[in-house]
Amino acid sequence: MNTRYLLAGAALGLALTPAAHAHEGDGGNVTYATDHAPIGVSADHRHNKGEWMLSYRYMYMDMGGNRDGTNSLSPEEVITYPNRFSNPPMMPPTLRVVPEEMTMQMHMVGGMYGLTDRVTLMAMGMYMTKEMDAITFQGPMGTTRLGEFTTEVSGFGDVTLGAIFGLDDGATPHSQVNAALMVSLPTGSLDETDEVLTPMNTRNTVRLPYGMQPGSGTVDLKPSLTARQRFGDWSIGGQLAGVFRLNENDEGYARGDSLAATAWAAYEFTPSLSVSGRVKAQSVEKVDGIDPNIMAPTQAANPDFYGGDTVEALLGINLVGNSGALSGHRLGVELGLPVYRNLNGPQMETDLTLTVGWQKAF
Ligand SMILES: [Cu+2]
Repeated sequence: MNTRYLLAGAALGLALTPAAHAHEGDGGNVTYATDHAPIGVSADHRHNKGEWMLSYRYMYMDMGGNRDGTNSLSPEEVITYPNRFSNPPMMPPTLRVVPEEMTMQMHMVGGMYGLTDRVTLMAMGMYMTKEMDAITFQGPMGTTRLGEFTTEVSGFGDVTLGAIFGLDDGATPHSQVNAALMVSLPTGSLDETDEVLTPMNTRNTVRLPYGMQPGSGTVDLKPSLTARQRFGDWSIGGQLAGVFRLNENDEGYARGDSLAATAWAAYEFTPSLSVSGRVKAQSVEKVDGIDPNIMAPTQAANPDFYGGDTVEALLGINLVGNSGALSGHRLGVELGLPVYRNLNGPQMETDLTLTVGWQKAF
């Protein structure tokens, strides 16, 4: 645990180191908002040799209600699903605890450094808070609601380090093709606990389900390929990104691998202001393996009820200062809403994502 916090702290420290020269907007050059992807896309751009960038992103995610495949489920429908832990430890035959609402807030601090005009190094650390409200039904059977409870976890997440490699001819920042190879290190905790209301009407402190843990516990490879091109007032881009878990964590599982494809178009009103529309399709696999300490009559304790296919539509605004004290400061906002959700359910569904970010190159 201490090692995790030390690693996370070291990465944050590295990310915050403000060395530097060569301002992005210096020399009378205009900086274009569209030269970075919408703020929800990361590892999209690279920097010139010797240039630093600091960034802070806040991400909010709201989940509400449940779904299996493409069908929404009421709590009374969720509790008809079998409880995989019913045998042998005298647990109820069907699910009894149904998550109803969950919010996740992430604070991400990142640093980038242009090692050469072709290669940019990147590091990112995060701190997160997850909160979940659930309904407990009386055990062992029936539809009597016993009550509700809330669990909450705060902590450092995993740290990401890596490099972005330019594949284009390097002639202009308005057009880039970048391949990134990032590695996620297991600095986040996997054994967070909180108090829950059981179907026997007792309050027990238990290890929280997979989705509530801040860390993955695994070393993950995160490759991506991003391309962006500017045409007059318009800019279009796309990214393919994957997350591949390289091992099983100490608790006996790995979160699901994932693949995401996204494409955007941005229109620039002025070089300093652009709006973007983006579509993101993502496929996430189930949790692979099982943590024997996560055992409860709830869907969230079942590794099979994770992952699925989703499509999200996102609307964004990108701002960059071109004069005075705001020169070179970037601000981005992006709001995402679901278009399609086909989940390995029953599972909570994501209803809204919001990303707000600041970036500054030196
Ligand atoms: Cu950057």
